[in-house]
Amino acid sequence: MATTLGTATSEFEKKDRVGDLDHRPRVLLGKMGLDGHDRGVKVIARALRDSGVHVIYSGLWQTPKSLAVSARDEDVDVVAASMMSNSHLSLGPRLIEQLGKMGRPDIPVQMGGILPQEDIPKLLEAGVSRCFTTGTGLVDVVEAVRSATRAHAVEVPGGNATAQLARDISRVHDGKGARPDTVLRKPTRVIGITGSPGAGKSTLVAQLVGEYTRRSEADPSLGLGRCAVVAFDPMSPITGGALLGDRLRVDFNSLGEKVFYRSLAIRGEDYASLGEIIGLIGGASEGADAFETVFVETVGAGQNETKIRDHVDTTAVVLTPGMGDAVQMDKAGILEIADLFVCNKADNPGENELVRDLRDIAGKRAIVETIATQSKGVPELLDALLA
Ligand code: B12
Repeated sequence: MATTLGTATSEFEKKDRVGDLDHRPRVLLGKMGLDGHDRGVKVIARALRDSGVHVIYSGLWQTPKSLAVSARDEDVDVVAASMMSNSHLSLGPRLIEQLGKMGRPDIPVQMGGILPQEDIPKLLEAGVSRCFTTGTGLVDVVEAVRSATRAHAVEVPGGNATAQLARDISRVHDGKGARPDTVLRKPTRVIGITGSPGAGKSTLVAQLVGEYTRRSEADPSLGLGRCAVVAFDPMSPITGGALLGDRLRVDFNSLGEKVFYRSLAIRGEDYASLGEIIGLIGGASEGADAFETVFVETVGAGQNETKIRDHVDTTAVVLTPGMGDAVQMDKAGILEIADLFVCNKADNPGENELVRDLRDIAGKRAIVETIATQSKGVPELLDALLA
C-alpha cells in the first residue's frame, strides 16, 4: 500500500519539507466529462493523503477549463486526471491547452483509468506526462506525484497575476514570507464561516459565492467586486497529509475565474498565515476586478475553537438541528464568538427547537435559517453578512 514520504527532523521539516522537497506535494485529482466512476479516484486520494501528500479533489464532471483554473489557483505540483469514459483523447489535450491559457503550462498532467494501450503514445505526444492503466499499484501513483514535485520558485514563469497570487499564498503559508514589494491590502470585508464538521459549511460557502457573484454582476454599482475563499481542512498529525475537498461544492464550470478559491491544510487552529494571505488576495487586483470580500471557511470546529475570530470582521457560526440541547448553548466558546447564527439543514427535524434555543442566547444577533443544498435562505444570509 502507500509509502510514507521522507523522515522529518527539524520543526521546519516537520511542517514543510518532505524528504528533499521544499513543500508537501500538492496534487489535484480531477475527473472531466460525463464520467461517474469515482471509486478509483477516491482510492488514490486516500493513498496519497496517507503518504503525506496534500490532495485537492475537485469532484466529478469537470471541464478542462475548470480543472485548469483549480490547478492554477491551488498551485498544485501535478494534475492527476482519472479517465474512465473513453474521452481521454479529446479531453486530455484540451486540459493541457487550458493549463497554458491559465498561465501554468508547466504543471504536468498525469492520466490514469481505462486507457487502451494504443492510445498511450498519442496522449504522451499531446503532452500528458505519464499514463497509468488499471492495475497500477498505489505505491507507483504516490511515487509519480512525488517525482513530479518541484521546489516552489518565488516567481511563477509567464507573469500570470493569479498564478503568482497562488504561489505567493503557498510560500506565505509555508512560512517563507511574501515577495519583497508585494502589495498587501485588506479587502472591504472578511467573513469567517465556522461550525462543527458536517454542518454544511462548504455547501453554504459555495452557494454564497455564487449568489455574491450574480449580485455583483447584475449591479456593478454595488461595488461588490469579486469574492475569494480561503478554505481550511485538517492536516494529519501522523503523516502531514491532507484531503482538501471543499472546492468540489463550488460550481466552477459556471463561475470559471470569477471566484478565487484556495484550499489549505492546517494543524489544529494554526491560522498564523491567514492575515497575510488575506492581504495578498486583497492586493492582487484592483478596480472592478478587486477582491472586496474574502470568505474564510474554518476546519470543522468544536466548542472551544474560537481563534478564527481574531482574523475576520464577521463570524457566522453554522449549526444544524438535532445537535444538542439548550445546555450546550449556554456553554462558553464558539457560540460566544458568533456575530450571527446560521441554522442550516433547516428542513431537518429539530429546527424549531434549535431556533428557539438560539433566540434565548442570540440577543441582537441575527439568526438565519438555510437549506444550503437547495439554495434556500442563502440570499437572506448574504444580506445579513453584508449588512
Ligand atoms: C464499478 C464500475 C462501475 C460503477 C461505478 C461506481 C463508482 N462510483 O465508481 C457503475 C455501476 C456506476 C458503473 C457505471 C458505468 N460503467 Co462502469 N465499471 C465499473 C468497473 C466494473 C470497475 C471500476 C472500479 O471501480 N474499479 C476499482 C477501482 C479501485 O479501480 P479503477 O477505477 O480502475 O482505478 C484504479 C486504476 O485505474 C488507477 N487509476 C484510475 N484513475 C487514475 C488516475 C491516475 C492519475 C492514476 C495515476 C491512476 C488511476 O488507479 C486506481 C486504483 O488502483 C469497470 C470495469 C473494470 N474492471 O475496470 C467498469 C467500466 C469502467 N465501466 C464502463 C462503462 C461503459 C460504464 C457505463 C457507461 C455503463 C452503462 N452503459 O451505463 C456506466 C457509466 C457511469 C457513469 N456515470 O460514468 C466501462 C468503461 C469503458 C471505457 N471507458 O472504454 C468499464 C471499463 C467496463 C467495460 N469493460 O466496459 N461502472
